[in-house]
Amino acid sequence: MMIVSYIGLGSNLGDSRQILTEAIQKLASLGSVQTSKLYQSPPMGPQDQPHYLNAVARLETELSALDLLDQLQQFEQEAGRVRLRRWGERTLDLDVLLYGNQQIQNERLTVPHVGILERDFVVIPLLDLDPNLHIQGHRLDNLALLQHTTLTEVADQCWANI
Ligand code: ROI
Repeated sequence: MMIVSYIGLGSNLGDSRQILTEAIQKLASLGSVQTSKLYQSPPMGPQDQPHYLNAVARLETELSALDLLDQLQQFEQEAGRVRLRRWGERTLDLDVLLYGNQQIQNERLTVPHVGILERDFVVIPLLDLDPNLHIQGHRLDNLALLQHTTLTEVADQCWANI
């Protein structure tokens, strides 16, 4: 069955723009992909690390949630994923934000992603892809965090050439 999933992308080590572009190309092998705009975002966590590039992809896929997670983890490894510390810098982070309207809770996966409603670098790109999105009864476009965002737009929705 075709499911619409939303994947969060983040990078603040290496050539982040190239790393995210390659990640989008790989996601496109899993189904039909659309991308949000590309954003620069100050680090959440320790401040002595580079700014992040963040985006969200909308993926229509036949993969189960766990098969999707396996693929994302493989793509992270292929990008030479380095994670230096908890809440610290990383080469590539791919998170399952939403998987249809399903709630999933197991050792490997929590969906909707923890903190999804508190992170502007997730909410704003999600709104690029679906301005009417609701999560856990909240209209995303009504969230208070949208009033004082720290995101900077660095490219339009064509940034990954998709
Ligand atoms: N901060 C920002 N701005 N963007 C991220 O993608 C990101 N990812 C993380 C932590 C370390 C929480 N901080 C982040 O995993």
